[in-house]
Amino acid sequence: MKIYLDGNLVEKDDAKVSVFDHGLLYGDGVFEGIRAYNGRVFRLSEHLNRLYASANAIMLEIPLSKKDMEAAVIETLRANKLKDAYIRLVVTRGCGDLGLDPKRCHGKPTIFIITDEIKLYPEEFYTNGLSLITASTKRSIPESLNPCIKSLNYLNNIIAKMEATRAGVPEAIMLNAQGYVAECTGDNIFIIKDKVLITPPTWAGALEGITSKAVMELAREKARLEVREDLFTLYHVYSADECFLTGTAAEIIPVVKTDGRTIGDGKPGKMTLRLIEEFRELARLTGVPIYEK
Ligand code: PXG
Repeated sequence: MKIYLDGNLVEKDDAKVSVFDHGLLYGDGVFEGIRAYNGRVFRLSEHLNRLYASANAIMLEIPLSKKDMEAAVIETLRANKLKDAYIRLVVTRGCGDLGLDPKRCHGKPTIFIITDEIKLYPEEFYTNGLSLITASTKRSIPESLNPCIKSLNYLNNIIAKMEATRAGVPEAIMLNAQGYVAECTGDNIFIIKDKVLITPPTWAGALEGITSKAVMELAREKARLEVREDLFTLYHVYSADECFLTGTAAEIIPVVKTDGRTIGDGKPGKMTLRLIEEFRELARLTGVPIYEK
């Protein structure tokens, strides 16, 4: 397996970063999780826009243009002869002396790109739906580390994820500091009530999901659903007709139970299943081609 590391393609065993890298020492950096389907990278420019926006928010200047970064992603996929892949793109503050101050770094961010096979969730999650719990850990407030920044600091989400797995479920709902539903640990959340699709606005403490945006477009254009970005509480999840999660890794996953309450009739909802079909079609047919040109 070839890894892109600071401009070179190196073997997996040689893809090493220093213990003085501030990405490792302080979680000082940003990342993206991207997927390729059927020889095409899904929404690559949206992922790169989010990466550069996150980097800008933490005042990290990425030493590659978006165009060169796009070429690096394609080059890595080609080197590994992949058509379907999970792509992890990471930019850290780079190596430096000990101490928080990024000025202690030597001005050369570390960039690496891993392209690997995709390990999908078991198919039964998609056909039978997931159970969730609500984490007691709140999503970090936008006034501190804004959840819109996809930084290497994922401990807020990891702690909530551990609450889920300790409770025997794969995901947890995270509330914001005001008690409204924000998102899950690695996915955005949607509910459907009376043919209206609702997801929390990103200012309520959610990442601006690429999958979420695609799903809202499909819901409007293909499923003719009214789509709203609005605040809601756990009561609205418990009493929804349907509920599902979206994320690059998860795609669209139906939710059938939350905190012991059955949602709808306890089976993946009709609209959710329709959106899963539409999304799979969109992902298969659109995106930046890896092998053409
Ligand atoms: N919220 C959070 C906190 C996330 O980390 C999403 C929502 C969904 O966003 P996208 O753009 O992917 O639709 C994410 C993204 C992983 C993994 O390895 C996690 C994500 C993406 C890719 C891989 O668990 N989370």
